[in-house]
Amino acid sequence: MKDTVANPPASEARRARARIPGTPKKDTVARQLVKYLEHRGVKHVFGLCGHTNIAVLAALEKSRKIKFVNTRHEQVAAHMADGYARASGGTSVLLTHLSPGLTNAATGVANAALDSIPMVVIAGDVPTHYYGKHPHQEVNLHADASQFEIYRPFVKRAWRVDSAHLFPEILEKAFALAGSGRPGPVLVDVPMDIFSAPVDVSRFERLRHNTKSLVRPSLDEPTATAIVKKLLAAKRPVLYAGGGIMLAGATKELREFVDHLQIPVAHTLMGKGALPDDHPLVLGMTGFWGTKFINDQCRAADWILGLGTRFSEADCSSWEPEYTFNFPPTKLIHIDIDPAEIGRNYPVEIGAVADLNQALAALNRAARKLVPTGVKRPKVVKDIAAARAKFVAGNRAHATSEVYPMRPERILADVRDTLPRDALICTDVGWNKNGVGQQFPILEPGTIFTPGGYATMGFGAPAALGAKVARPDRVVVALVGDGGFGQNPAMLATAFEEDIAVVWVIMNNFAFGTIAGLEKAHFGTTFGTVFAKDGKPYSPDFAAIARAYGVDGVKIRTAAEFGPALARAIKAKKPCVIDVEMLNEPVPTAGHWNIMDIYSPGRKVHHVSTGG
Ligand SMILES: Cc1ncc(C[n+]2csc(CCOP(=O)(O)OP(=O)(O)O)c2C)c(N)n1
Ligand SMILES: [Mg+2]
Repeated sequence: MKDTVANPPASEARRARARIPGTPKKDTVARQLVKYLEHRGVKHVFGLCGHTNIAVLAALEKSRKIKFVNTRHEQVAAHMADGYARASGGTSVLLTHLSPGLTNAATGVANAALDSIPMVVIAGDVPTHYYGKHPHQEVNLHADASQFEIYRPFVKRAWRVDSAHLFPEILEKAFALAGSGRPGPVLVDVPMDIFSAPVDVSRFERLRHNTKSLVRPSLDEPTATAIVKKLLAAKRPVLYAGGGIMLAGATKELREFVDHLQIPVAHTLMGKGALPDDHPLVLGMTGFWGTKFINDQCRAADWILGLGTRFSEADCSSWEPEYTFNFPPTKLIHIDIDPAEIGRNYPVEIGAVADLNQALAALNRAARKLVPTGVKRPKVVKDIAAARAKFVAGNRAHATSEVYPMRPERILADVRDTLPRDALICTDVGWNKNGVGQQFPILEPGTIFTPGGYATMGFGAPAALGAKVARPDRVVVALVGDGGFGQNPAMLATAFEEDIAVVWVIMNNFAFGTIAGLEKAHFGTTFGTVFAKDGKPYSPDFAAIARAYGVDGVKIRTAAEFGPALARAIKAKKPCVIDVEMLNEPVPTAGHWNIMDIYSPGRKVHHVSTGG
C-alpha cells in the first residue's frame, strides 16, 4: 500500500515545516492541486462530491481564491462549466466522482467537446492498489481500472494518473492541451489514493516557470495576399463565419476585414453573432433553418472564404448542392485551427491552418496594402437590407400575434425587445435553438451560447447558470423548451443557493415539439413525442417547481403579460423561471436535411404544426 497523508493532523503539518534541511518539502497532491489552480487564475470549480474526491473538496474549502460551485447532478455541473467557459473565454474546471459521476457528466463534457469548449475534467477513481480487484463502484466488467476510456472518443486526451509525482506535469499538459489548437475538454482521472499521496512541492513549483499561454499560429504574408487577391477578383464573394471566430477572439478583426472589403457574411449556427445581426453585411444563418435568400447567396457565390467552421451538416443542408453550397463551381478558401476540418466535406482551393485572430490580422494587413481605400458594394448592402426587411415584414403578423398559447415568433420578438443589447442568451434545442438561429438578432458578438454540435437537450438551463457565474455584470437569459427544462430542473438548487440571477423562459408546447412535428409530418402521428395524461395535454407546473426550490416562478396567462413579466424578472436580479405556453409550430425551413429523404423519399416534407 502507498504512503498516504489524507487529512494530516496539525502536528504532522508542524513536522513537515520543521523538516530536516535538504529533504524535499512535501504536501498532498490535493492541496497542491488547489494551489496550482489558484496560481493559474482559476476562480471557479464546478462539480459534485463522492468518496474519491473529498480530499480535493477539503482543500478547496481552504482556498480564498477559488469558489467551488456545488451541483445536484454532474450533467448540470458539466453544462455549467461549459457555459462558464463560453462566457469567460477561458478554460473551465469540472470535478467529478468516479463511474456514475463520470458518466453523468459525460453528456455535458461531450457537448463541450463538439463545440470546441476548453475544459479540464478532474475525476476521482478507484485506489491504485485495488486495480484488478474490482472495488466499489468501479466500471469493471470488461477491463480493470479503465473508466477513463469511456471519455476517449470525445476528449482531446484522457490521462489516468498512475504516479503522484507525475501528476503536476500531467495537470500542466492538460490545461495546455484543452486551451490550445482546437480547444476542447481533457480528462485527468486520478485514483483517490493519489489525491492523498505526498508529493514534492518543488514538482509543482517548477511549473510556475512555464508559460500559461502559447503563441498561436498565424498566416504568412504571401498566403494572406493570395487570399485577398482571390477575393478582390471574385464577382460574388461570400465570407462564411463559424464559431471559431468567437473561440479565437477574432470578432473585431473580422469586422475590420468585412467593412474594408464589404464582403457579405453568412454564418453557421455557432458563428451567429460573429458580427452583429444588424450589421449591413450580415446575410444570416445558412442551412436547413436558414432562409432562401441566404442559402441562394451562398449557392451563387463564386468564392467563399470559410473561417473557423467545420461545414457541419445542418449548416450545409446535408451538403446537397441544390440547397446551400455548391463546391465546385464555387471555390473555397478555408482557414481553421484544426487541419482535420479542412477539406472534410468540400474540396478547397486554398486551405490554411491558423488561429483566426492572427489570420484575420494578416488578412487585414494584406487588404489595406492591396486596396488602401477599401471596396464598396452598395448593391450587396441594398439587397441585404431589402431581404431583411422582407423577412421581418413576412414575420410581423406572427411576431405581434396576441394568441395564447403564444406564437414562438412573438416570444422571441418580445425577448429581444426586452433584453439589453449585450445580454447573454443561452438556448437549448428545439424552437429556441433553431428559431433563434434564424430570426433572433444577436447584437453583440459572443452573446449567444447554443449547443451546436451535440445539440444536447438539457444544456441551456444549466449553461446559463455557468454564464452568469462568469459574467455577473450581464443579464443572462435561457430560452428553453419544456422538454429541455424538464431534463435538469435540479440546477435550480444551485441557482438558489448561490443567488445566480438567471431568467429561464420556458417555451412550453407540452411536447418534445420539434420531434412531434417531424414524426407527424412523416408518419402522421405524434406517438411518444407529446406529453399527455388521460388524453389531455400535460405539463408540470414549472413555476411551482421553481418556487419549491426557493426560486421565483411566474406562469404567463396572456401574450400581453409576457414582455412585462420578463422585464420585471430582469429588474429583480434574482433567479426566475417564466413559464410561457407556446403553439407547436415548426421553425420554417428553406434548406434541407437528408433525414427527410430517409423517411419520405421523393416528397418535400419537413416538420408540420401539431398545434397548441
Ligand atoms: C438529450 C437529447 N435527447 C433527445 C434529443 C432529440 N431532440 C431534439 S429536439 C427535441 C425536443 C425538444 O423538446 P423541447 O425542449 O420541449 O423543445 P421544442 O422542440 O418543443 O421546442 C428532442 C427530444 C436531443 N437533441 N437531446
Ligand atoms: Mg416542447
